[in-house]
Amino acid sequence: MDNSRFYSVRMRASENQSHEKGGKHISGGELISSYQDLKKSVDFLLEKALTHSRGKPDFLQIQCELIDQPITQVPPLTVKTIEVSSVEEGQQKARKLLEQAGVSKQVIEKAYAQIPDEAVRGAILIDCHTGKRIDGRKDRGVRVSRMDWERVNFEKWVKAKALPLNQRIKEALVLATKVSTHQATVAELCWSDDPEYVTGYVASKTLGYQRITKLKPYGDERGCRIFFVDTSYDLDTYITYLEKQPMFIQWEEDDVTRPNRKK
Ligand code: PML
Ligand code: MG
Repeated sequence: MDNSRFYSVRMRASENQSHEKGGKHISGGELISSYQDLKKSVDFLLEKALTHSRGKPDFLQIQCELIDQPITQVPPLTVKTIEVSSVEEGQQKARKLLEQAGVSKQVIEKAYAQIPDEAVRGAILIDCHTGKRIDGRKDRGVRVSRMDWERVNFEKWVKAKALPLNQRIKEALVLATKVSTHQATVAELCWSDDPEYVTGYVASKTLGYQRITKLKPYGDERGCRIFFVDTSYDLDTYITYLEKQPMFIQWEEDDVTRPNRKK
């Protein structure tokens, strides 16, 4: 047995047949596992698929694949939570943040108009200059994969930041950090397709991960994940990065927060 080898473990689940055959997306999940932890990792994703509030899957796939590339490490984006009292206020804040990240009003509105009614499994990619959708993946979108955050380091970070120990925040922050690390990403806009979860976020290198407590009405199953992309970078290379580049989020205690640090 070789414990230095890591595996990408991916799950997707749907109802009324597979995604390819038009089934309804129920749940997806990504993680990176050692060989030793593979059984635990598969069990974890199986549990996630079987207990989702979007429904009970009748198609479920879990795939394990050896990672044969070096795994890069990046620090998590900084996190801020904006409390809002209505979806309208939340959506207004989201638009403001996207503008701050460098997306024009016109492109933001064009992107909103293209949010599909039917669930897209992955992210839709929008050209930040023209507002056109550029991924060409229809209802599949682009699925960001091969990223994780080792449990002990994540829990240390949670404690230091006085945040709730929350798997959903962990998964979303891991994804947002990987996405924003690439130069071509101008910003990300996301809210969940889980009808019971209404908090979403806008993220970018400069803004960090800005959670907004209401971005859709409770009970709504329509989620959204949009990446605003600077198309002066090569699109195929960008998509390969999102799908294939393995990455661990790794937090190191910040010097400035440490008392008595040496000048
Ligand atoms: C999802 O559940 O698919 C996305 C959740 C986004 C927000 C997570 C959070 O920071 O609360
Ligand atoms: Mg989901």
